[in-house]
Order: sequence, then C-alpha cells, then structure tokens
Amino acid sequence: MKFQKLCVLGLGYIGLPTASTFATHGLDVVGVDVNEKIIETLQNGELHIHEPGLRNLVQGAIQSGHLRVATQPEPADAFIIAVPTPFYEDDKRADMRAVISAAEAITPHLQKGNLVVLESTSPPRTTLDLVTPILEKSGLKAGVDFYLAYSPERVLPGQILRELVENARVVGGITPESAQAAYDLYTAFVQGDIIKTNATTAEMVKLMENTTRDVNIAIANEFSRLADRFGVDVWEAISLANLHPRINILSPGPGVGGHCISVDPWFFVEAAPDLTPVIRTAREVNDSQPEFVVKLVERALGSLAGKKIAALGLAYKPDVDDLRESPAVEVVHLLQQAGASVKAFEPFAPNAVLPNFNIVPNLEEVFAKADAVILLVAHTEFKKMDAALAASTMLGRVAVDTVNGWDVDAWQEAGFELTRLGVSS
Ligand code: SAJ
Repeated sequence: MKFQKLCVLGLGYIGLPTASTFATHGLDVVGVDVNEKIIETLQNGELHIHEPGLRNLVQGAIQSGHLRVATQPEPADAFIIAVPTPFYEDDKRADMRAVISAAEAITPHLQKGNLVVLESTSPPRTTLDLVTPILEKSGLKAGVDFYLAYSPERVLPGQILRELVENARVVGGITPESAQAAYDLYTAFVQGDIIKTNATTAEMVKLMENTTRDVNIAIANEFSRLADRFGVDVWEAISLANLHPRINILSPGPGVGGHCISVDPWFFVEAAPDLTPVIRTAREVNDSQPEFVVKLVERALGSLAGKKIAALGLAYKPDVDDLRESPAVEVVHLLQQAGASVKAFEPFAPNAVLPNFNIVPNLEEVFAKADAVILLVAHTEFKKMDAALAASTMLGRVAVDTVNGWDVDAWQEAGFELTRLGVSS
C-alpha cells in the first residue's frame, strides 16, 4: 500500500520527531496538536521540547513544504495517534482521555481504505476495546473498511532521532491486513526490522519492555540496600556479578523517573491486579528509593534541620533536560520536608522553575556556604567536576554520591567525607 498524506496527532517527544521524519521521507504530513501555543511556537520556527537534532529536523521538514502544523486533523490516507497516556496520581489508573479525544477527532475524517495507528503506550486491549468503537462511530467497520493497528514507540530520550529510524518496530494489526498496512507505512523510513503481529501482542510488548526494566532496576536498588547493611560495595559486587555470561544487573540510583518506566508497569497492575505482585512491588521499591537516599544523607550529616544542602542534578536521568517524574526532584522535596534548606543546580535546565524550589544557575552558587553536597544525576559534567571547586566555596565537607559518579580518592583528597549509595560507611 502507498501512503501520500499522513496526519500525526500529538506533537510531543514522539509525535513531532515521527511527523518530521515522515515528512523528510517524502510524505505530506499534517502535525496536529490541541495546544495552540505549541502550534504557534512551531509556526514561528521554534521548538517547545529539547531533543538533540530535533530543531534541524523540524525546520528542514517545514521548509521542504512536506510538514504543516494545525490544531485540527484533516482527511488523510493514514493517521497516527501519539498523545500522552499518563496515570491518575491517586489510584494509578491510566488516563486515556487524550487517546479518546484524538480518536474522536479522527472519526469525522475517516474514509474507506484509511489506516489508523495508535502509538501511545496503552493498557492491553486498548486498540480493540477503546479505539475501535470510537472510530466505528464513523459508520465504517474496523478491519473491513479501514485498517487499524498498534505500533509502540521504543525510542530512548536523548537518542530519539537515531532510534526512530534504526530500532526494530513492531506493528500489531487488528487483522493481518491492518498489520500489513502499518508495515507499508513505516517502511517509509524505518531501517530496523518491522515485525507484524496482532494489536494486543504489540501493546503487551511495549509494556513488557518497560516493566522488565523497572523490575530490573528495583532489584538493583534492593541490592544497594542489602550491600549497605552487609558492609559491601554494591558497585563492585554488581560489576563482579556481571562477569557471569547470563547476568546483567542494572545500576541502583535515587529512584526511577521519566514518564515511561515509572508509569507503564501500573498499566499491567491496573488491568490485572491479581496477577501482578512482582510488578507492583518493584514499582513500590523504586518509588521508595528517594526515602532511602534521604536516610543516607541524614546518616552522613546528622539531623537535617537547618542544614544547607547543594543538590546536583534535577533531571530524571543523565544528560537530558527532562524533570518530569524525576527522583532527584523527589529527593530534594524530602530533604526540604526534613528541614534542610536546599539549593539545586540542573545544567540542562538552569532556569527551570519548580514551586518552592531554589534553583540556581551555576555550580559556584549551588556550593556557596553549603554544609553538604549530594550528587543526584550522573550528568557527564558532574562526573568530570573537580572536587576542589566544591571545597573552595562550601562550608562543610560532607558529600553524598547516589549514582557512583565520583572518585572516592579525589573527594577524600579535597578533604571530603564521601558517602556512596550502596556502600556502608
Ligand atoms: N535507571 C536506573 N538504573 C539503570 C537505568 C535507568 O536507575 O540502570 C533510571 C534512570 O535514571 C531513569 C529511569 O531509570 O530515572 C528510566 O530511564 P531509562 O533510560 O531506563 O528509560 P527512559 O524512560 O528514558 O526510556 C524508556 C526506554 N525503555 C527501555 O529501555 C525498555 C525507551 O526505549 C522507551 O521508548 C521509553 O522508555 C518509552 O517511551 O517508553
């Protein structure tokens, strides 16, 4: 099947790169977002999100005339839904409102022979049980009059543009013909294998990937607590265990953040609470890791009340600017709740504003008069940092490393007592 015109609904971290990449591969693409500010920003040649290489890609796509942006969908050969699926904070249920609205917005434009692909991470059976009935309000029958498929995005923030093209892609159709239609669409730019399956399998594949990573990080975090208790250096123990040909333990840290891995496992728990004790417990372990980190700081510094702490890093992981669901932010929050006065520095978002946070724009200011420094994100810049810089402006000599980013000898030479996550002192 050949596609000429494509409508991409949702211009976030997935939709915008996807729309632009299709456009630079010759399709006529309309990128749709309900947020007028985003559309205005893009029309002015600016970007509302940060991802390496994305600015050039979007500008090139718009200048080529193959990418337009709008607030409403319009008739097309194919539609891709790439809107967010967060969860409700109180009961962790998937918030599917954006998917529902996007499907409803497509319905009036749907024509015979069209293809609709859902890319948003969703609970199992969403394509069949939620999206199909909405689209069928058009009077057309899914799998008969139009093709419908689920294809998960699997790209890693920070490397989205490369992974979008190179990663294997799973396309799950509600019928084999739907899977084939989605296959034909993605051949426009995907260089990795494109594998056809059914829609619910494709939904589960995505959730299984992120859930596996979450559970694996939870075990690493639990190992950090065990090592701390038993007088072992968890980083050394992990590197030795990983010499085994079938073992690959991930890294402990201050917790799991971002809007994928800390969210998606709940979709399984919500859909089948009776079948998911391991998944639920892993989530709880990772969510409680910031508390473990705060206890570590308390052990190093004594009571936190009135102490001045310099926090290095607020992003959810190294070398990105995204502060969403960040465990580093949670640690700062808990330190403040314990009575500490915290200054934070995030080199990838130096001017970020968070309610009740004191975010300073450089290292000098974060260190000034601090009693202790805590490393929360292994940004390259922080790993390379000279301990002497901290020593020159800080009052105290307590350092806490939650990500194995600092060299013990270098910090000791600079006069610091370095406490490391997963290493009992
Ligand atoms: N983390 C650890 N220890 C580790 C690895 C990660 O504590 O050993 C933490 C990170 O610091 C971060 C969180 O886990 O807080 C998640 O980071 P990540 O790099 O593991 O994943 P994301 O959320 O940036 O992207 C994931 C990817 N999924 C997998 O690797 C299975 C990506 O491929 C998905 O496309 C993305 O989720 C998504 O959109 O679902």
